[in-house]
Amino acid sequence: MFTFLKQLFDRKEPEMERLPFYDIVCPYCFAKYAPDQVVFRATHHREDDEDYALQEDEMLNQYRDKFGLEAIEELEAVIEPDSVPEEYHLIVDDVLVGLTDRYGKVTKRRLCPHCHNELPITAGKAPSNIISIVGASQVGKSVYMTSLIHTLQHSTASRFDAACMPLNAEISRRFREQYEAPLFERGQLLDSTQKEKRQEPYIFQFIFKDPSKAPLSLVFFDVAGEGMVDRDYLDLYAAHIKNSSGILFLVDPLQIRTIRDKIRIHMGDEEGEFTARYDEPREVLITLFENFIGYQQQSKTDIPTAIVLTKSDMLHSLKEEDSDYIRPNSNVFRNVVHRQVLDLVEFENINGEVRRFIEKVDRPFKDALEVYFTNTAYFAVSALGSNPVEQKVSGLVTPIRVDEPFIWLMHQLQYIKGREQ
Ligand SMILES: Nc1nc2c(ncn2[C@@H]2O[C@H](COP(=O)(O)OP(=O)(O)O)[C@@H](O)[C@H]2O)c(=O)[nH]1
Ligand SMILES: [Mg+2]
Ligand SMILES: [Zn+2]
Repeated sequence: MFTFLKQLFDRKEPEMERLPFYDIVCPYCFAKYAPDQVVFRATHHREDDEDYALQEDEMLNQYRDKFGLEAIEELEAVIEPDSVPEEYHLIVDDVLVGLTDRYGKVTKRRLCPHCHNELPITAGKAPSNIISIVGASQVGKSVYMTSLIHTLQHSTASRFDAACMPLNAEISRRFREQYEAPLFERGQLLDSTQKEKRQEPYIFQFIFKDPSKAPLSLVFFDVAGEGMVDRDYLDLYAAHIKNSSGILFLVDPLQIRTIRDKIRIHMGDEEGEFTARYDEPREVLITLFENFIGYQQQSKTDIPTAIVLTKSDMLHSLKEEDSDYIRPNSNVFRNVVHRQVLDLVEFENINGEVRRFIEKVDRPFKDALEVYFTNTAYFAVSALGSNPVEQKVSGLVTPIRVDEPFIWLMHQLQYIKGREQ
């Protein structure tokens, strides 16, 4: 009887239902607004009409300046929908998608009213689900983002009957040249100049082949580490976190003092880089919370948050039979492949093991997490598969469990189902 009821229940597990329209979260500046708030870029210009002359777009240039991108001198005019009679508004499925201007020219180039970047065609028609990656400097954010996107594109997407695509050619080129090719073709980690450079958000879309399923927008904002001082940039980052639908909170095991001390004993002189100063995970969490999440009305956030232990390959030197910490047969060392659904058995195994591990090695951090987040799950990943030596990976990059936190978030956001086997 119980199994029967459970099957019935399982089958009814909700899947993403499509609404006529959705609030837009701009993937560039992360402002949130209704779809009728957009503005448009004219598709032509005229010398005899000041309104339609080529002109500087100050708002767009201000945005570009935040990322050290050069200003664009002249662009076609921005048209406010209010300046065009309603009968010339083009509305498809309740969403304003175009205007016919006073010269009879149609524009479908929708811009964000807050930064004037061109919006993705799905904006307003599908949920703008932004997933953000946060964590202290050096925790492994850039490397994880690279390994995750590469894995999503090359294997995860096809296992979920989807494709993972960059929003446009420019993002595609930038990701390939600056992140993917160096790491996956040359085994080379980012050089430090690149680490400090501010990067415009990387926008990808996870598109299901079944057209009745809404696409998922993925925005990775690779935060420049030490450069995070200027107010504008911090505000942008705050909006990014606040308006995201899922959070990947990265924790470096070497940030945790107990672990650091143990690994140091095991590795002796080979400790290499990690005598450097580290922020404790709890401090990172408190900073994050005070600055961003604290602005929300309630004191807790229910944004689903994956607590992701990075560099799990480093834990090999800790493993011992009967250890209270990590055993040789630990789930963290074994790659797991999820197909079509979130495998709930594998998920509970890793979630339980890492949760207990964190509780053991850093109780204050675990307690702090529980104070701030109501919906968490624990994961362990290795973006590289091995510890790099002098900024180079020896042999192939072999990611371990990198897509699992993302798959859990898809499940939380009701894009996919879970299955107990
Ligand atoms: N052993 C190991 N080291 C890693 C891994 N991912 C990143 N690292 C190391 O962590 C350093 C910082 O990574 P990075 O992604 O630049 O950190 P960010 O400052 O958070 O963006 C890298 O230079 C690597 O040395 C991993 O999967 N395994
Ligand atoms: Mg980085
Ligand atoms: Zn914007």
